[in-house]
Amino acid sequence: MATIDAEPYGFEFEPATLALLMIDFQRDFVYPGGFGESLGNDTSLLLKAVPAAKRVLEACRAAGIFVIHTREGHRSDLSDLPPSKLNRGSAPIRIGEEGAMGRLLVRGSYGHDIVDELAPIAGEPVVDKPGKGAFYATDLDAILKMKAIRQLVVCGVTTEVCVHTSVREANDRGYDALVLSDCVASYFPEFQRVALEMIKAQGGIFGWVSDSERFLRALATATGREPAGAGAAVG
Ligand code: C5J
Repeated sequence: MATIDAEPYGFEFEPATLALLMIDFQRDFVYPGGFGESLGNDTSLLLKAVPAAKRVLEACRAAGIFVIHTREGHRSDLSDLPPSKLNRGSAPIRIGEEGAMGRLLVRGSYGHDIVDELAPIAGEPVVDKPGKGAFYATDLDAILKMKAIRQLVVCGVTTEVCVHTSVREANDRGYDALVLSDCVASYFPEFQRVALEMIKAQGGIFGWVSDSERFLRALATATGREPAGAGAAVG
């Protein structure tokens, strides 16, 4: 058993039963011209999480940690898009309409897919979800159970929406979830801060919070490997 320095207390884990969950690192959220910007958001705030998430992703791959990705989006006929979600707000373009990266949040469009830096590789399932939570109307739970996964390390966007919803769902299903603060991002700095506080409050009401550096150090100790990026820091 290895321990990651985390709040509210150390996160004990076994590499074999740990998975990395990469939530919604889609162009539609992270780049201008997509769904996120259509809601009036500054997407550059989300891009900040990509470099640390990439280091974590690469270290997990090297350590043989199971990796799974999610994407929020809908069928091309929008038959899985509730009117409540479609009609909410006053965005100039809506889900399913043509944007700068194709139809917003529609599966198969360029904007719906994951950014190149974090693109899934063979053996990493991609779970397409119609909602904010990664477990709602998906086979994520079945896949994790098939792999005997009990604990999740979580990276993704946005912290207070899809990351929070998914971590809460994971907690209710009996998974331990550790969120890496520099690998998640929000369009709202205040929401980022408070969302992380909420996860670890009350003795870890639905999870733990750490960061990429502390996670990479613990993973290196657990697997007997150099911490990712250690070579780059030397000389
Ligand atoms: C949002 C998400 N924010 N992936 N989706 O609508 O957090």
